[in-house]
Amino acid sequence: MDFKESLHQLIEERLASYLLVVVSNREPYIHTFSGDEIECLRPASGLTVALDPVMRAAAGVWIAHGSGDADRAVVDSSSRVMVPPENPQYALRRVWLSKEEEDGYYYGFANDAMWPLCHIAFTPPTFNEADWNTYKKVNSLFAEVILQEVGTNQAIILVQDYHFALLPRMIKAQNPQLIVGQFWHIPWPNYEIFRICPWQEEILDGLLGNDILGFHIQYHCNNFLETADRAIECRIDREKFAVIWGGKTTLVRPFPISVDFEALSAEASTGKVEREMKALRHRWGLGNKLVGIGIDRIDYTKGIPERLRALDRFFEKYPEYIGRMVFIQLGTSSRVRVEKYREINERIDHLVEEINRKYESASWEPIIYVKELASPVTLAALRRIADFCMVSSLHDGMNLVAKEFVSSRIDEDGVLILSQFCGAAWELSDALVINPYATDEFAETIKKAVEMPQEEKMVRMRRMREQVRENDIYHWGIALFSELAKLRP
Ligand code: GDG
Repeated sequence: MDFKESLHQLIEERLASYLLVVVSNREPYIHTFSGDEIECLRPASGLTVALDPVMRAAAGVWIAHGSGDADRAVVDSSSRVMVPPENPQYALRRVWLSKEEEDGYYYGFANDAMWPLCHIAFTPPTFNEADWNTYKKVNSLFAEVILQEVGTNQAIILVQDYHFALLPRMIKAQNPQLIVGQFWHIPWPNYEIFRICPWQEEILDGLLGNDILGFHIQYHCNNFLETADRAIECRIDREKFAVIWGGKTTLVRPFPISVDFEALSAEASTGKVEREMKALRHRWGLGNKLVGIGIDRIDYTKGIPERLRALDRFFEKYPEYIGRMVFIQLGTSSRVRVEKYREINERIDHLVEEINRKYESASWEPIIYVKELASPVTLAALRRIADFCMVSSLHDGMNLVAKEFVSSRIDEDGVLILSQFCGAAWELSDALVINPYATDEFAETIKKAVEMPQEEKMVRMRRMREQVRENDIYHWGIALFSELAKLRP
């Protein structure tokens, strides 16, 4: 039996009498107007990509902020719509936020305070009291909607991410029967970093409303235990990996998130993807040039300038590759209302321009930078035509791009260059692991990637594929739901 079936079985046999509720800020499907038509888009976000298959299996309710301009046009009178549109399997309940609420809670506290606080990427967080108040208000707004959806049912609530640090405590206080778990998709910093947050105790109290708190890797769990130990008067049970606070226990566990390996592998060999590979080769005149790729949501934690600088150094040191190698960077912008995001976008634009100007000829430029949101087929095609893929995050909870690259390489070819600061580096030890800050070493690694003997590439890719196949997204869902199922009275 595969993981997908096992997950279905677990849900049907052990959790059948429970309503499963997932709560996240971002919705898995966004409806937008395109002229007179309504389009349904899937956003570029690791969280939604990973959880959608789990929710399809669980057939529960997903509560999220309705952010598309056509979102209201497709919901019923209780703000719900069944998704995915082509094969409805679960309910999406939309929560409506005003512009001020979205600014203060999402752009403000979540993305301009909590995100930089947790990612040790040397970007100082902005702690704005008005944003913090809006964050609290929106957390309680979601809490109300959850309690309304649950009613008198027995339910398991799976809260997603750093947008909702206060929510678990709020719902537990109202309904102590609920089983509440939270998955924190980003790193947890060490205490020295976390203690700069003026509202650290309230945040920890909120999170300790959870029965289970999950992170990607043990390292982040350890940081959390240490933070709780030093910031509040709680008790730490190091054997059980638990925090005891106000007489209640929160288990702290690693659940390394993943991708739908089988689906991505199957997609990679379809005619659609093969036609797209040809079209892309033609569009960018790739001929027999070496091709490197980077696929990111533009974010200062993803190490994109560091990657471009390493490419620059590579061409400087090894000019024989000028004209022979192309690097394609896909970068959809996000959170551009936050100044730091506008800055990183500008920095990348300048660097691309500068490096291209330095090396280009009439018929070639080293970096092709594409900013539009690409379709899943284009992404799959790109992963397949690449000789190497670069993931160079300065800090990253997991990083799904790395696992998607491996899943698409049905030919067992291609090299993954992976930052040691990604959660994924703990699992994908056959990648060429780099420190993105060490530009010279990084440049040498690019050389090693493009010159790696075929046999070695295959051995490494085969092992990485095995690793992701054995630990796919259903495996993650099973691990998480099994732990939650143990908490039933
Ligand atoms: C957070 C954590 C953790 C990218 N460009 C396009 C596109 N993408 C997709 C990728 C991938 C997803 O977006 C990005 O996932 P990541 O894992 O890299 O990063 P975050 O969004 O920062 O996610 C991260 C994740 O949560 C899950 O827990 O791994 O560490 O930071 O799936 O393929 N998708 C489409 N077009 C694009 O142009 N359709």
